[in-house]
Amino acid sequence: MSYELVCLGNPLLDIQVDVDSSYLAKYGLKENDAILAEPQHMPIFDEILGYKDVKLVAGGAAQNTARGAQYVLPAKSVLYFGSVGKDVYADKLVDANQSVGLSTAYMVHEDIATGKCAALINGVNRSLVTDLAAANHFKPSHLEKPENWAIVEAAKVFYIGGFHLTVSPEAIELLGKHSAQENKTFIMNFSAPFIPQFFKAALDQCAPYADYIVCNESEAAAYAESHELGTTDLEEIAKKVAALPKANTKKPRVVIFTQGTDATLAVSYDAATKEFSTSKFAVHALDSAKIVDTNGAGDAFAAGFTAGLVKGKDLATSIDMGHWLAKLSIQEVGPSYPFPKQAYSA
Ligand code: 26A
Repeated sequence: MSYELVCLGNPLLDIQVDVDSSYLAKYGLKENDAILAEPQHMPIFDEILGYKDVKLVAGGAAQNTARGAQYVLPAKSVLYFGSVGKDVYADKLVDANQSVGLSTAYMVHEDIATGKCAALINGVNRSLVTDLAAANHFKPSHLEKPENWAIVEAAKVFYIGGFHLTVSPEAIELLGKHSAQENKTFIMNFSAPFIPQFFKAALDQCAPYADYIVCNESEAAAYAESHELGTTDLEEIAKKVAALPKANTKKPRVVIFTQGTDATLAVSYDAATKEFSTSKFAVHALDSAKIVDTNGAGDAFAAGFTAGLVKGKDLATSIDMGHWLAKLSIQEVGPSYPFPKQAYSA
């Protein structure tokens, strides 16, 4: 089997509920954030499972992106790697993936539960608290199995969730080295502010392989702070990230910062000419009354964008496809996409 796009991340089931600010305050959570659960957060999962409005939806940031890209692309275009348990949560993930035709090659741990994420929705914000469980046990050896490595070798584009830097930077590097050697396309997402803050060494180890780096404005700010860039100006930050050392010198690096409802910023750097090129792209307007929740909005952007690159579209069109898919996803419950399928038109 061959798939044009291969994604790697942490498969999670989202346990999604609406909460108010007092619930977030009780656990010391920010309104809009994503964190790894500490022992004091563990009661959240059982508490919210008892809520009347609780929804179980497929999550895991890169898995959301993989589903979104497969939603856009022809059948059998996308395969996703990650690690799950053998339980009803994993069954739910498989169901959601099958609904869009996403293929998976999970590493299955029979004795560990599938990971879960408490998606605490408060207005247009979402606070995500994750217990990685089985997702934390992904190993590069899974990629190196002959049947899986054949899939890697046949792929043209790789999408890596930055969240996976907490699990296996070695697996990311393995894919990154292959991508650079073969002059393929490697896309990385910073995923959350805590990644550049607390997983700086792993991020710096893997960033050289990235042809495209995608993140939002708060992740960009966290990067600037942890790397002491000495600026809070987004374009300046994007230029520094774009000009980081690069393993594949055959193509420029492109950095894309989304900014909620503000225009998306793209900066590319050509090391050969030492030239930067900056552009901005407006998002697709949406009446805020139509927003169901923003859980997975960034993943949907990355999905539309990545699908555009897989289809060989130019940067402007690929970013527009990202904006289009994000607009569709925020009108659904959780990181989901509407059915019947909608088609992108410029
Ligand atoms: C390592 N962590 C914290 C995570 C995540 C995560 N996906 C992978 N690793 N924390 C939250 N998510 C997912 O992010 C999506 C929204 O962008 C959630 O499962 C949610 O679907």
